[in-house]
Amino acid sequence: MRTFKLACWIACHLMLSFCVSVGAVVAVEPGVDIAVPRVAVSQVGDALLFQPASLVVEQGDWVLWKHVGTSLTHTTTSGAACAASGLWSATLGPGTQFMRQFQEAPQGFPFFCMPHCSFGMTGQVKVTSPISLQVADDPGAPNLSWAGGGGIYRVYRSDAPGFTGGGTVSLAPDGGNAGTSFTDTTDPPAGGALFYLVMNKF
Ligand SMILES: [Cu+2]
Repeated sequence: MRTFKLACWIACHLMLSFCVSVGAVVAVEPGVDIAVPRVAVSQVGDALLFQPASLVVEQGDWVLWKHVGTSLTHTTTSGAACAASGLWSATLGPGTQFMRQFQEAPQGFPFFCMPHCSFGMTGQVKVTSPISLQVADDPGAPNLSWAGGGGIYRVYRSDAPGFTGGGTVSLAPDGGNAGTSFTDTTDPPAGGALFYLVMNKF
């Protein structure tokens, strides 16, 4: 099982280096993306809603609002109760998008669409503390444990460091979504490595 352990540590160290790098943003669409810095996507379109309306990201992550419809002009505007707070406001016409990095301390950021707020087109970005992940050198099975974040998690395992492709799966922590550990029983491919990422679930 020496190869197995080695793969585990490679994954751990690669993730650490990814976490401290602040380079180009690589988004993998659609849905919630797994890249560093991570990007969570909220879509708008031909209906009066944000999808999803509630996003949970770690401090330093990005949120991308993207218009995937063919009609209606929306905005993403920071503020509660349909009153702009001035942090951000961007027009979203068909085919356009807007991205913002959330470097603020953990808190909630309500937002809304200016023309459609009265129809209930609102949402919230919840910023949590960063999730710090550790991998124990446990013979035969990598043992992940973590701290931080919003308290509800999901684990991704991939055979590619970009967390893309068919070898990428979403898994639940040990004991369910609120768990803070994950023990894997899957062996990495011969000569390969498995990569792990823990994210807020929302
Ligand atoms: Cu709108």
